[in-house]
Amino acid sequence: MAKANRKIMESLKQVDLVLEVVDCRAIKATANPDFSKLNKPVLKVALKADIGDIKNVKWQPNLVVGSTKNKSFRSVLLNEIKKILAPLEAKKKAKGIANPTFYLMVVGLPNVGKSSLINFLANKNLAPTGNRPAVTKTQTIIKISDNLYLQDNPGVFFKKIQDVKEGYVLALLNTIKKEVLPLNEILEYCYNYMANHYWKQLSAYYHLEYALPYNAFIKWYASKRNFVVSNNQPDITRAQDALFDDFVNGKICKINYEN
Ligand SMILES: Nc1nc2c(ncn2[C@@H]2O[C@H](COP(=O)(O)OP(=O)(O)OP(=O)(O)O)[C@@H](O)[C@H]2O)c(=O)[nH]1
Ligand SMILES: [Mg+2]
Repeated sequence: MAKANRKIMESLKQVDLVLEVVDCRAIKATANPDFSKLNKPVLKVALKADIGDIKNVKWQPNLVVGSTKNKSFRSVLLNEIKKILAPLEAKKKAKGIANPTFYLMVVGLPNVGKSSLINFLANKNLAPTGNRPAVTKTQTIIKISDNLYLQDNPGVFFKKIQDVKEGYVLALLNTIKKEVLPLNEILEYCYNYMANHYWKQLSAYYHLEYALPYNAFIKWYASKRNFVVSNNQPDITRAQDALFDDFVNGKICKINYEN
């Protein structure tokens, strides 16, 4: 993990701008503070705004929030990139380089949308994507305009999980494998978080009249969905998998895990 991260830091020395992809549903948990220590401009691109509750996202410099599902976000992003590169472009032109070229590198945690962003910027399906961690395995350089080149980064960075809560959130974003933590703990965390912050949406989705404790809820959910084992007992394992699917795929509502 440390070796992979060092390799990324090394590659970043060659680029003019770092595009750090984060998830708008948990910008803090998916960001890497070490990138800001680089002597390079870093543009944080918070993706998945189509499934994120972004009304409470705190504005910060060099942060753009959007979605690769929204075509108009491309020009917003390219404008932001141009704005950040403008001083460097002026410097290069002053040195006599008439048409300077710039190299960008996309970095981020597994599954945050790095390859989707590259395809989005390139307007082509060049880099493979998938809703599971570590899809990209090889490194390529992609031209996105006359003077802009992007590197698709397979050296996905990893981070030390600060606390167990952050681990639950990263699992709910599909950034770490859910098997790393006990599934019932991830689900209990998410259920309680939603009951506290998104009760209206949670209760409407499951037709709940009042908040059940998680242990009662999962049994009720199993029977509601007809997940039963022998003796008509609730099939908790199946219910947990289905509930995880509801949570991870944003079926209930747009969410922000850092409210
Ligand atoms: N809803 C939504 N899904 C997105 C967005 N951007 C990417 N995704 C999805 O997120 C999943 C991961 O996308 P990838 O582009 O493969 O992510 P990655 O960071 O390259 O992943 P690795 O290569 O595995 O590290 C895919 O299912 C994408 O379709 C977005 O803006 N909104
Ligand atoms: Mg990828």
